[in-house]
Amino acid sequence: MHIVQVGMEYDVLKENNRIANSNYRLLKENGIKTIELMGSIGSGKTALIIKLAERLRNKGLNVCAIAGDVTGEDDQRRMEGSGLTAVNCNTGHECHLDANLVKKCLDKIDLDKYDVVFIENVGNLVCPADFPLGADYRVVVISTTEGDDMVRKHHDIFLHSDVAVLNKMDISDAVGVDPDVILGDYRKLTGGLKTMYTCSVKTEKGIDEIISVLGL
Ligand SMILES: Nc1nc2c(ncn2[C@@H]2O[C@H](COP(=O)(O)OP(=O)(O)OP(=O)(O)O)[C@@H](O)[C@H]2O)c(=O)[nH]1
Ligand SMILES: [Mg+2]
Repeated sequence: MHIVQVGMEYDVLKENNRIANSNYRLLKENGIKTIELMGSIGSGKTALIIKLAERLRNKGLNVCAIAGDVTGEDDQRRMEGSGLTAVNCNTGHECHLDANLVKKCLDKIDLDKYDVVFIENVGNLVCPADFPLGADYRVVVISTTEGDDMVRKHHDIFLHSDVAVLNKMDISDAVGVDPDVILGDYRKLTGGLKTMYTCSVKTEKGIDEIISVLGL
């Protein structure tokens, strides 16, 4: 027998949104700007957070991060190794963070101490779209190494995010990908209203523009 559980899905999303709103209020009460990074596996989310945090620390801002992954502490260790305070957040089986998991991480952070919190979602271009976490900005990061069709294949995540970034511009030629195709698809999807920002975390080209668009 096939059972359709439409009501349950609705309740889960509604409850997530309720907790996301409460996370947002808590962060705002503490004067914190929060940036969530979503995107494909290996697109450079951790690398970008580490680079942005480095720049912000140089400006005198206090920054911390929540490192989301299904299992393991690799990203948290990399962040801590770069001098960025980070809380690990394993989902166990789920392919995305949810607002309740983030709430539990926020409980572990001394919010008085920080100006900016980065949240790295699990590498995935599908599931995170439906689960806002309470951040000011939702950023989606893809990279040239994934081919030129990510925007065409994954409309939702690009439509549910505030800022889109195309990373690994330094190796677009080597992987035979024309960044203009991706940028054109994004323009078409967003009706020309939004720009996809290009960067290379490796060479640091484009990082200043990302800092600027996020108002950091
Ligand atoms: N050439 C090049 N390599 C990069 C760039 N950004 C990140 N990388 C490399 O890409 C690999 C993946 O980067 P991560 O930052 O771990 O990617 P991620 O999105 O956090 O990956 P997951 O957390 O596993 O989803 C690492 O080996 C990085 O050093 C870039 O701009 N250029
Ligand atoms: Mg990562």
